[in-house]
Amino acid sequence: MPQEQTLSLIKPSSVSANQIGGIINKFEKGGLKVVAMKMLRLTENQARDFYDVHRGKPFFDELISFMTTGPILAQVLEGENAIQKNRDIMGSTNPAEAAPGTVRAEFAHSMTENAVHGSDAPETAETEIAFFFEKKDIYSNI
Ligand code: IDP
Ligand code: MG
Repeated sequence: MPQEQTLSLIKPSSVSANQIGGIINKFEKGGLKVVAMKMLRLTENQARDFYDVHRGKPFFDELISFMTTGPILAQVLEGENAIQKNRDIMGSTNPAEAAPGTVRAEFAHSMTENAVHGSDAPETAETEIAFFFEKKDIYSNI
């Protein structure tokens, strides 16, 4: 299994609900290491760029509006098979379908306010990490 990095976002609803610690605990217990971290509030333009792949979908405007309501926590997570491992720890996009014990099963508020974002492939992980972090600010062990 390859050593990888992936981008994780803790979404505004979970930052405001004091769920940062509970969520990071699941990543760390699951074998992922936090190697970069930053709290910020996305502008509307930044949110639209980040979620460009979903432009035109019925949920796009609601997603952009939600993602700019308050600060998010961006992190680079690192470890063996980190991209898929993070997706497994996150659980399904729809929290009603998320397996027990996953972040979304425990912390999501709704389909839109589903606690976390995680990159879905090596190419998106690279682009999404670069969206938030400079190489010099990532404390990689790879
Ligand atoms: P993912 O976050 O599990 O990768 P994507 O399909 O990439 O899911 O969708 C991005 C985000 O858009 C989701 O995390 C969720 O917040 C929102 N979203 C996706 N599908 C829907 C929907 O059908 N209704 C409302 N929001 C949605
Ligand atoms: Mg996605």
